[in-house]
Amino acid sequence: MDADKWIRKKCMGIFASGKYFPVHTGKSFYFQIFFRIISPFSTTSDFLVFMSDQHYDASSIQILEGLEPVRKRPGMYIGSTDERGLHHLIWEILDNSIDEALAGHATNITVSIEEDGSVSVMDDGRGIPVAVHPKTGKSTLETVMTVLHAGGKFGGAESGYKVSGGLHGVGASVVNALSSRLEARVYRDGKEHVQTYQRGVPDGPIAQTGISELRGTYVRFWADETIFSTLEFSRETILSRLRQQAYLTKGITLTFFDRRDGFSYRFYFEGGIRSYVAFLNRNSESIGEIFSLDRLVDDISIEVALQYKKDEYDERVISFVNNIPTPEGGTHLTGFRTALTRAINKYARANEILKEKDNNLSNDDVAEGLTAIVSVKVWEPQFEWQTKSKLGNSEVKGVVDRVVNEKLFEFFEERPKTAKAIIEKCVLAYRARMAARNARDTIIRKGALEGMTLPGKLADCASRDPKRSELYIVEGDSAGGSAKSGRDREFQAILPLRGKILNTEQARIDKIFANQEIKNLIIALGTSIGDTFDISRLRYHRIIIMTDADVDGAHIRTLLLTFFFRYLRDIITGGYLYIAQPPLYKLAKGKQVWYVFSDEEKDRLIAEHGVVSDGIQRYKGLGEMNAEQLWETTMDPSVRVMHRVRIEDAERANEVFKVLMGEDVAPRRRFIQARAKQVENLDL
Ligand code: 1YM
Repeated sequence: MDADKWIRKKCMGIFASGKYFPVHTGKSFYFQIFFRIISPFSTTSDFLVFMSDQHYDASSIQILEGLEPVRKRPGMYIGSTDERGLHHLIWEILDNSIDEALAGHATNITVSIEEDGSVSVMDDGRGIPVAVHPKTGKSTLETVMTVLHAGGKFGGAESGYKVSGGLHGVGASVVNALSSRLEARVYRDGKEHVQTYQRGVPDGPIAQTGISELRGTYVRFWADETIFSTLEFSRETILSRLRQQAYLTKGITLTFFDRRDGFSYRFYFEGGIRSYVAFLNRNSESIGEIFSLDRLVDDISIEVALQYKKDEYDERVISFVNNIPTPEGGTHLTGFRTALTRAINKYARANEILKEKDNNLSNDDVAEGLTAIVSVKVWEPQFEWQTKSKLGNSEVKGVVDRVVNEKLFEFFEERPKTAKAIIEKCVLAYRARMAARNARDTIIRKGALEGMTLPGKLADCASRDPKRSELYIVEGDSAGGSAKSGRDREFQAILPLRGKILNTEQARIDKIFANQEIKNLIIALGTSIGDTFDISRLRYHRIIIMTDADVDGAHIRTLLLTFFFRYLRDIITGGYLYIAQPPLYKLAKGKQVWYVFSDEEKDRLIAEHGVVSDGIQRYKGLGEMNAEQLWETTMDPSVRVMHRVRIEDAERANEVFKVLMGEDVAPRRRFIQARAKQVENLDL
């Protein structure tokens, strides 16, 4: 069977199963024809303006020229060409399907990693229009796939809110430009239409390839290996995105297939973002039931769901605009926070939980232990950053504030017990904040004295230029000793840690500031912490965690990562945090010595050079290396191996830290049991 037939059969098989794509008959068929005639060409002036300066007898060369900027500077369109950029290709195509679902035309979307590593996305919407524009001679499908920014320009009144193409709003043509191959199939008007492309250039005109009663769009792409540094799609990343989108679009079914091993998963949440909050709080004891609202005011759709956790303090508020995550927040989030704080203060005063003499609770006080989803949909979102991560529309703030304030106050009035428990938690947060401020002031006052107050255990470097300076955080005094003698004291500072630092996932903030090891670390870093955190005062631009290659070392590393993630996250996002990789083995034969960082490398060297067993030394701890060896293997910038710590998915990281380091044992046990088979190195 040739590839084309094979793909079609596969695609048809899934389309035809009926489970995912109900066959449309009678009325809806006419409905589709109706759309084809009036939409988008006759209704959307945008389209005409946009198209008028295009040459529609355009040759492939012109298409190539149109998409050339994308191939030349992919980063400008998809952010990067690493794993993150690669996944961005899926989000672009998926967003078009989600748009179609938001417009009420699609209910089933399927994303598959195919056997050959390519990715396909299907929906059961109207299908991208295929009609030829009288002026252009090109099909709309071809335009969408080959003209930059074409995708977002077609929004007729009937099409609903536009997702506007994910992070960079660029659409399908960018995916096409960055794919060595792309195949688009449209099921529309009882027919199947196909067009294929290579690096954005059509192989030929759109072809009608068969009769089909199905509806929808299928896009499969092969990411270009000359553009991306990796072509490996991550199942976890895709699943997490699909789950999120399924929560945000009540009632749609998102199905995932990994055809490399037959894995599949389906998401459908009747409760929408209520289900999302329930999911986020699934490992926690919560206060009362979930509050939620779903309102349409002045053409702005507002959905909010929230619930407080009982004995936890971390805040998780996730916001979206037209289903796009807005990690920097914006006017919708400001409106939400203002309303939440106001409703709580109002209720607390009305019911004398807050007395006259008490201060009002602040936004920070009401944030502890809060899990919330804020999802708005607006017709013309304006973003403040190029990355589309912060909403700027000023009208949204007031509307969200009004609606949330009113509904939340009602919710409290109907549930006095829940309201009281929430407010008592907020008051506690207020008191703890005051206590912590006192403890923190002590640190800051000390910090103000500069050099003198640097912890005695810190062996600082000579350089005062943060860009050049490195801080090694080292496990134990003995390894600390070797590191101190082995380092280049010009730019390398050493801070030995005694034993295990406090688990900051479980301790309250005032305890954390009282802890000596943590105080030392904060003072050495120079940034302070909390409200007074200032990244510009960071004294070292490479902070390197150096622990033993054993279970204790991993534990200490995790404790440190927890602290950085929870309290000094900007150090991670700024790219300043690293993990050193000391060698696992030293191999010796005669006068030759190799330091080896993995088991595979060890086996290869043993086989290649015939190293015998007494020439193999396994390093269990840094302390087993002398100063010179430590420099040669782990600290010398010209040979050392380090891993930069990055946050790929903050929500998932949050979850993992909570499970691994939090108070609840049961989720941790489940986590460990589920991964028991993956353990490779276990010290007994
Ligand atoms: C697997 C990817 O692209 N689905 C999709 C895209 C479109 C439509 C339906 C659609 C939109 C409209 C009218 C409209 C797009 N159409 C266009 C354009 N899935 C996927 N499903 N009819 C169909 O917005 O009015 C761009 S995207 F511009 F051609 F209308």
